[in-house]
Amino acid sequence: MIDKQFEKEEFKKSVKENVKFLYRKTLEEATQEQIFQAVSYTVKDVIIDNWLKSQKAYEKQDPKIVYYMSMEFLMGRALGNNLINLGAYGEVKEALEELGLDINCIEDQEPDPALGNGGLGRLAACFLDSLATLNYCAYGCGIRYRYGMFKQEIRDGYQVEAPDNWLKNGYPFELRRPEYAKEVHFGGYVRVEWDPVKNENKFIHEGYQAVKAVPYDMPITGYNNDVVNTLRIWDAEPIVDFNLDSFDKGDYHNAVEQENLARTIVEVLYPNDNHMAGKELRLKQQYFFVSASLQAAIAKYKKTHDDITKLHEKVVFQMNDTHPTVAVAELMRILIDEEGLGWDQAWDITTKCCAYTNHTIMSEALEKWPIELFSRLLPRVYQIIEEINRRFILEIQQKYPGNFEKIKKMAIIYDGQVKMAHLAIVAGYSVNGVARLHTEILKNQELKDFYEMMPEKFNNKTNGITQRRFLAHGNPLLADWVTDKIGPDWITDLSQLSKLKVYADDEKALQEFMTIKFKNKERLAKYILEHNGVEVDPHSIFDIQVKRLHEYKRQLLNILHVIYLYNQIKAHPEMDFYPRTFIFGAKASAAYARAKKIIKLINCVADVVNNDASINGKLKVVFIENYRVSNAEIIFAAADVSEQISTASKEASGTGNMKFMLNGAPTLGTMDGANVEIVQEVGEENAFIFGMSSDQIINYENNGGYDPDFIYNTDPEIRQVLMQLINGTFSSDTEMFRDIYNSLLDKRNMPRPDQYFILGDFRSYAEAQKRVEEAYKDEKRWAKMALLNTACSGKFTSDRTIQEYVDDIWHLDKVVVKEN
Ligand code: GLS
Repeated sequence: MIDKQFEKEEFKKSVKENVKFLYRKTLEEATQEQIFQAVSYTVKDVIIDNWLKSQKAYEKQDPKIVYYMSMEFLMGRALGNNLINLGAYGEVKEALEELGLDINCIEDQEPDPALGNGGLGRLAACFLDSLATLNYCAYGCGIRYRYGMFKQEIRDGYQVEAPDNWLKNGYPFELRRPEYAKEVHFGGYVRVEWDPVKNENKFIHEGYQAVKAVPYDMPITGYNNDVVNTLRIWDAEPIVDFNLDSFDKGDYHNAVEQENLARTIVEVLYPNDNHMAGKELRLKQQYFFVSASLQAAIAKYKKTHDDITKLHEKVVFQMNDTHPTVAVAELMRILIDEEGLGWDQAWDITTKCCAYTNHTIMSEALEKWPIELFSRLLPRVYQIIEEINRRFILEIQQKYPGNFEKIKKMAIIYDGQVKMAHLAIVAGYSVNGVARLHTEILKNQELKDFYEMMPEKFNNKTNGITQRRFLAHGNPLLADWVTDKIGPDWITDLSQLSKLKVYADDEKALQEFMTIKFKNKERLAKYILEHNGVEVDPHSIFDIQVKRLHEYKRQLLNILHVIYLYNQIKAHPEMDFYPRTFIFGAKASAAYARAKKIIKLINCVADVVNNDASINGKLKVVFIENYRVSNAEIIFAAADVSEQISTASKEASGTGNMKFMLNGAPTLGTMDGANVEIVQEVGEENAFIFGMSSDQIINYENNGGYDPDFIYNTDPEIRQVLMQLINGTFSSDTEMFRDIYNSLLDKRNMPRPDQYFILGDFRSYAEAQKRVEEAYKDEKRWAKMALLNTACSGKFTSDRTIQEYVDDIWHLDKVVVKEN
């Protein structure tokens, strides 16, 4: 059923009117960008009606609300996704065609709201989509960064970062809500005052700088259920219109500083994935959005409930990694200082309201703040953390009398630092990892002591992705084919895909499946030609690794193997070799020098390989510039091979792996993260698994014994590849890649040379790649593998993940918005 608003004539009229009102132009005169705005406003109009309707339903039904607290929401473009979820994509496409417009071009005008780095932020976005689709009341709480993830340009093979001014033309899918503004306080001191009535100390925060947090709401539409939830992201404004009397009092400095604080606090997203920069501004960002979000949540609760001690019955705060963990102490502060509760009562509520998700074991990602910085910036919150820590240490001592090792390892404050993960575990009632293997590693390695002390808190929630964006929107050809075969129910029940298994030996179906893949490869080839100026052959194997650039993800292993293949082809021109296109896409954190060098290496190898006529185009290497959600959709749809080659134990889950699988690309990967579960679903015969296990890796890490030098000395082909890094093969500057070479071999590297076991896994990887080639040559076998990957991907929907969170952690109520 299509809403009246999406009735074609009605829709066209509205678009024309919006162009007129917004720009005083006719459709013919308007730019594509202006038309995008006009179309978006028309769509937003429909959404707002459902938004109001959802609000009404929530007020009436009073469901428990989950607040998903996250520094990152990597939303990607909203227009197309909203149309999919409103069930109006087809109608709108036709209506636009009748106006002489191409929906793809209109969609392309939208900036990618890139308020996140990678998997962690994109997961948050998928979760919001699933929560709305499954009829749960949820708020995403985050920051409205003025500049999102930087735009990556490749110049002379190097990554160059350009600011992402996504708000430049105004963003149509947001709504400023000044009436819900909150004040957030930084710095100052705490004055203690005796309260003779209550017979206890009162803590008064004074001399602080204040910032006004102003929320902007973005609608999150559920699929075909009229539900519209809210992503609430906070902007910072100077407090001037609250109390600009500083000038009168001559406190000029303070007024200017407050103004500065407001300007800088939400200015930019830190572009680090899996890495903590430790900057003061980052802690300010964290407290800023956490405090504002909690204040708003409690104010909302109090509007319709008068007993704050029952907060946990209606509210749960899910902390997306340690980034928002200061929420624990801020909630305590609000309950004690503002609501007047005693410590025990406040603690009881807090520990029933807060839950924590761990997203990584990478030690450099674990957040630790120097006491000096923390207590200076958030004096009252720090006091509360000290008290939480004091009480927790007593508990440790009770449980393990005389065992000071335990205190050393588990204390929240230790060695001059505040350890945010420890705070989250102690105060959260649930601690979850994001894939089965990851959760096991948390329990048995990284968080072993905590698991032993409080095993009941630990649980696993394997990540998932939304099929609405990554199949329905991103791969319309395959989506239509699937619907044709098994009906449309997969859109909200991805387990239905298993019905496709009956086509695994059906030649016609396999042919159709591969024809769609080919068309998607043509679409990507066109994109690559337009954006990279490189011609690639859609008949070749599209072997793709797209994700953040990090040494543990081992893009280096991939490109070293490309060099190895290149050497092989050069040495044996007669060799039977199926043409391959190796496609990379990755942003490196702006300060991560080695990661940026790896990008340069990939581009230098591409230069040599792509321009070597002697290899007859058998190998191509492409680095896609500015990998982001919008081009990701095109890339997943076109992949033959999904590269998931992290060092086992390092990738907590991965979610790109799931997007490739859904789109029918077999995994070439290690037994890491969710790859383990992917293989379990699809069968080992439909994946290409290689490399050391996480146990082997952890064993080497704990006990030593790994010797890349030995491999270098005994394997001449590997040695040749490594020598080519420093002998001018890929750069006339022989020092260009010295650091990469040294990272693999130099004994001075801490904690060891080749930290991520690239040489150790090289042969096994090359052999797996050989198996890929053999499998691909057998067209029927490959088609079957590809189709089975799609058919077996049902588990990896974020709908399943969210339902597990609801059943085991959040206990939310379903809400009905759409009347039948
Ligand atoms: C991450 C992990 O590195 C990914 O493996 C995981 O899939 C993702 C979502 O759980 O979280 N952690 C992180 O800091 N960035 C990520 O992408």
